[in-house]
Amino acid sequence: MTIQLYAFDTPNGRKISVALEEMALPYEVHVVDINQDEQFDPAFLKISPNNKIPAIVDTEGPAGGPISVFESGAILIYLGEKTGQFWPRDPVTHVAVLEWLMFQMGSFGPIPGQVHHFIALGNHEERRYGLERFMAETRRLYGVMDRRLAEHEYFAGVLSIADFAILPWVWRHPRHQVDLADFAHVQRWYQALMARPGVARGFAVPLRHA
Ligand SMILES: N[C@@H](CCC(=O)N[C@@H](CS)C(=O)NCC(=O)O)C(=O)O
Repeated sequence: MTIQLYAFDTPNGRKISVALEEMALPYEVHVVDINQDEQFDPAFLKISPNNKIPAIVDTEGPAGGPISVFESGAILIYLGEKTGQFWPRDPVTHVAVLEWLMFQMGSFGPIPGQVHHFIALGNHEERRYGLERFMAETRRLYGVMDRRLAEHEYFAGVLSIADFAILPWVWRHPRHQVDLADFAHVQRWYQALMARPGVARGFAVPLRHA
């Protein structure tokens, strides 16, 4: 019954620890330290062929036996299907969850991730173009989210896996140098989510080797 979570202390890893805590599913953590190249371990590649965290193994999959899932969006949908939680069935809300989940997977993750990459470059001349480009695009995405949250309490109206996907990337706002005070609705949403005990547990669970 216990889900095996393979993760590291990054936004993509935290999406799943937050979801597992909010869904009150029992799980065990296997730290995959991507700074130590543990994502290339042949045993890990069997469950995550793209050598990225997160991945899960559910010993009680839909066919009765174990199943592995990689890609955080697929994992969130899998857990939503499994538990029926944070995965609304009403067709209109369901579409909204998918839209905002895909928005995160395709944009609000890959783009701020590029900011993190270029900020880490020591050579200012080398990083200037990339940093300017991806910082501007990251701010544009915050604007998209701010307009959505001006009219909805959560991205799909009700709390859903889409919020769990987006939250850990907003958690990294200091790293991509965005001041949440510039995006009041994102800030309201962020503070409300971070105040949830399940979310707090999801961020507190150790995802690094002791
Ligand atoms: N689309 C993937 C992205 C996962 C991803 O980028 N994981 C990073 C850490 S946040 C990783 O494992 N990087 C290791 C590598 O690329 O070798 C998902 O959402 O699961």
